[in-house]
Amino acid sequence: MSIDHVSKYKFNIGDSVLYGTDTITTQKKIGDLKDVFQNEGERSTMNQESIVYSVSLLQPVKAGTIGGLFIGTSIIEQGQVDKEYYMTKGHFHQNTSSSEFYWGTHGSGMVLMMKQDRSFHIEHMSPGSIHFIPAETAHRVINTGNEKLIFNACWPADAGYDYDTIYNEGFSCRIFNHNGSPTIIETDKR
Ligand code: M6P
Ligand code: ZN
Repeated sequence: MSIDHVSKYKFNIGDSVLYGTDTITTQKKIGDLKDVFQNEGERSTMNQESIVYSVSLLQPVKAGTIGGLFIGTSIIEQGQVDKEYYMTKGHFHQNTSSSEFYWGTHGSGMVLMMKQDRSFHIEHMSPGSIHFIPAETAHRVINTGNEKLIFNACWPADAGYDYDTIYNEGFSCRIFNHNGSPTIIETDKR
């Protein structure tokens, strides 16, 4: 028998941000998000080095491992491209039967979930909210609050990412700051 006195993986109790030597962090800057926001002209003239969101994740098993799990923290900065709030790119899973949990830990925003028939629903995210993303459902998080939005996620190691469908077809709605309030605009195409 052996007892590990220090767990290998950790998160901050305050905002639930993961940390530790095995954490891999990636950043998405304005310059990485071509064609993600509706006003591409505006995005292309903004500071390309400005960070929109970052993801820190733990991969205890190799990507693709059946039965494995990944966990990650995403931090979406407060900001807008024109009037559209900062958000994640969003994706379907490559393995379409994979589902995922998101849960909010700091700030507020919205989780947009869209089925393959493009019908969508939105859940408010705030500290303590848990969001189940079913199979065959694209997901994106939008920071509609007035501070950073932080959420955690847990998903199967063999889920994979399908970004192309969203890149080519977009989500069926976008969320804009209209006179200080988040407003959902349905969009057939991006
Ligand atoms: C969550 C998880 C990650 C994802 C991240 C950012 O942490 O779903 O798998 O990478 O959000 O979302 P996206 O990859 O769509 O930009
Ligand atoms: Zn996912």
